[in-house]
Amino acid sequence: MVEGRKSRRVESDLVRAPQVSYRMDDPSALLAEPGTLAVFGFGRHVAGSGDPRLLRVPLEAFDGPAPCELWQVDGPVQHGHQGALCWSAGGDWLFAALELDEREHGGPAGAARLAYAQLRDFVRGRDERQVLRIWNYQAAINQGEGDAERYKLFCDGRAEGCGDWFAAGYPAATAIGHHGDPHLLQVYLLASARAGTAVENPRQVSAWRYPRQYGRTSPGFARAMRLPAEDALAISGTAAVVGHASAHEGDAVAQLGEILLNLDALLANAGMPAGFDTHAPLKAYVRHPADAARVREKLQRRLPGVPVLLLHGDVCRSELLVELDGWRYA
Ligand code: 3EB
Repeated sequence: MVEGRKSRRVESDLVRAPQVSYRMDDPSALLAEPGTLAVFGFGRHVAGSGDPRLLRVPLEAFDGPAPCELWQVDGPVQHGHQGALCWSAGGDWLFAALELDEREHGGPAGAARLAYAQLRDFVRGRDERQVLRIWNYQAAINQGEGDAERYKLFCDGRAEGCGDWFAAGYPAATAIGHHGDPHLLQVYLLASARAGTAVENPRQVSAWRYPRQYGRTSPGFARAMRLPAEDALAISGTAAVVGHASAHEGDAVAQLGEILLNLDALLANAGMPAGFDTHAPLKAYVRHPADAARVREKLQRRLPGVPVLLLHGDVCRSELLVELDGWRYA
């Protein structure tokens, strides 16, 4: 038995992380490149395509025309549809995406429940069943009061749809409000045949331990995920949350400063090199268009040369005005 364990793949056999980049090319050109696992177009001007690897993300970029986001892996890529779910797989990696109309599934909680149940059932049948990173984009995320706020209903449904899916540990995640089709819930994920290592942030209470004031169902996500070969860190949506509290209410620039402190602490805790470089694509979600220029200016000053896509999106707590997520390669 010990022999059997020893003969398992060693670290050098682990496939390298998907290479994530922003590219100004046409989606069709990117889909034709070898190893393309997924292509993301941002905003309403992106043309549809029958290819399940192309996803139109309902977030507008402030700096038009927006680039596409490209995920590339080593080796051949297969792809397909299963019901409403779109997927692609190659080199130990799996991309899966689902878009649901909330009206057809009993509103925000029902849609989230179904989205997660369908993704869970699909992923469980694959070799690549270790979910490392999930993105959630919901319309009007802060609409509704108290426990009836749409984000909180999403959290309820997500937890129900997951069941015991993440009992062994949560993936990294983002949940942001979009301004596209008001009924659209979009969820997509990256999974692998190999497990990653979840990373928490010493400056922040783990999300699943948030106190009751933030909702009935605590959001289930890790602050970041080290990919199996330890060559990249997938960074969750990071806002100006310190402890469990929102900092710098009403001040997007001060919130961004707090986010950069949170990211420094996260990288240190993950054992990653400090700072970001030209290979570390980030996204900045900004609630108020009037804040976009100041956020852009501060990012250019504090993270010079780092590719940042500035998107119009709402953070899931109404007092939070900006959030960052993305990748850090070792
Ligand atoms: C926070 O720190 C900000 O519900 O999946 C960030 C990342 C946030 C993911 C989620 C929520 C989620 O609590 C909000």
